[in-house]
Amino acid sequence: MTRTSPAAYGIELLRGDITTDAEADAIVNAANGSLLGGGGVDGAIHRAAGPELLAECRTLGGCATGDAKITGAGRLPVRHVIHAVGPVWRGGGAGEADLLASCYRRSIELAAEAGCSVVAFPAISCGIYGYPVELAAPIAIGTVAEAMGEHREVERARFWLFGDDTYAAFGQALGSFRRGA
Ligand code: AR6
Repeated sequence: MTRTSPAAYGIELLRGDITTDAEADAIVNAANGSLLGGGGVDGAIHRAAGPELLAECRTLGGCATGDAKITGAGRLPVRHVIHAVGPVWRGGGAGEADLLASCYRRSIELAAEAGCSVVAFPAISCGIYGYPVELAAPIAIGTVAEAMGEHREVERARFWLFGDDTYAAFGQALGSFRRGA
């Protein structure tokens, strides 16, 4: 079957807690460059996964902004955690859009290499890192759809979203993407 805008149909938007509801092969973590944990979704993922995850992260030597690294998942009910380092929002003139796209692309690449067909994402950079969600959402959706088109092993991307504004922004971005806008 030829699919023209295929990957967008493998994207789902959900509300809730990625650490308990993900139902995925891999969870993407909105990490920082140290990969040693922090607040937000990173803190929640490390709390739920337990010390085994932190121990594995300590062996990785950190991660550059725009890149991602993959580990096991400790006690989380998934196979892998993909630690993606999004950019801190500095007003938009510091390469933030490219860096945000890059960490979503790298996450799909790593998921594909690890044979993951369902990947759960948070809204990377949209919390503590301050990226305006209405600007981040179209980048997240467009990049993930494109990367899934190149890596067909990944069949579904599930965005787990906190809060009405975040959910609405992603809904609008997904609608625009499907309409080809
Ligand atoms: N499930 C789904 N989404 C969540 C959850 C959860 N359990 N918890 C928070 N969010 P953030 P960032 C949402 O701040 O902006 C950490 O300290 C949240 O509402 O987790 O990339 C890291 O170590 C927001 O929409 O990540 C870094 O230092 C989104 O997830 C820094 O924060 C991302 O918010 C990374 O900041």
